[in-house]
Amino acid sequence: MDDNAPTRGTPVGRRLVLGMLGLGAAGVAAGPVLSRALDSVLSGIAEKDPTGLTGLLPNAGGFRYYSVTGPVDAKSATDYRLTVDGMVDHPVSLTLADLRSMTQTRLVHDVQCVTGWRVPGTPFEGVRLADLLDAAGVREGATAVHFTCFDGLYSESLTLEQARRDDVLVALKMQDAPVTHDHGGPVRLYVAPMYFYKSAKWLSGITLTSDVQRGYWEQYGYDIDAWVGKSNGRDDAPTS
Ligand SMILES: Nc1nc2c(c(=O)[nH]1)N[C@H]1C(S)=C(S)[C@@H](COP(=O)(O)O)O[C@H]1N2
Ligand SMILES: [Mo]
Repeated sequence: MDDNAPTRGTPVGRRLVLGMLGLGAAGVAAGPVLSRALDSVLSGIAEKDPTGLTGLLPNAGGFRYYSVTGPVDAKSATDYRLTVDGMVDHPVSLTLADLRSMTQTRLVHDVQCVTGWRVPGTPFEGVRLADLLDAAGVREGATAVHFTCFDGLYSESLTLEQARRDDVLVALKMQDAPVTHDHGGPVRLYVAPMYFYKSAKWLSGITLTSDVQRGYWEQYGYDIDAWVGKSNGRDDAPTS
């Protein structure tokens, strides 16, 4: 299939699909090879849609909806908080208004999922992660950043050097509109040069740590340094 062609979405979280396949968590725990095999199965399911569910679920412009948990409770502009803590001089809890008041950067790159689908030229806009780190004052000895999500389960990590790249955003907009709930709004991480699993949705916490802590999928074997085309055994064209 043409990677750039809009696809009918695979809305189903891996957990649900694993359940449908009768594999459960044991299937996931079996590791990266099996995970990758399951990913191909997932793509097949999305295309054939034996469940009849895919048509009911979001599929904006080639994106596929992912959540490792069930439905995630939405956060409104007033409920939302983003904490920056850990090895920083000034731990903060930021509102959406705080984030909106900071300098916004707009980037346009392809999005590439490690399961193979790619969406061309997608605008993301928000605050450079580097600016948030500077505002919090990263302490001596911090070498990595850990990200947590208000779905209560997903997590991600970057080295401090990666986190300071100017193509890494705390995104408030995607496709030139506020990030929708299904895409991880009101705020998601956007790591332009890496596979899309690094771009944690429903971002709620940024913690400076002394070592890199594996993210959710990385515990099941996905690469931590997830450069598009240079990791996960894939040779996709770079995105940034
Ligand atoms: N909180 C959270 N963030 C997440 C995920 C997830 O399941 N939960 N899935 C990741 C993966 S594998 C991909 S491909 C993208 C999907 O983003 P989308 O749902 O906006 O297409 O989100 C990433 N961030
Ligand atoms: Mo993904």
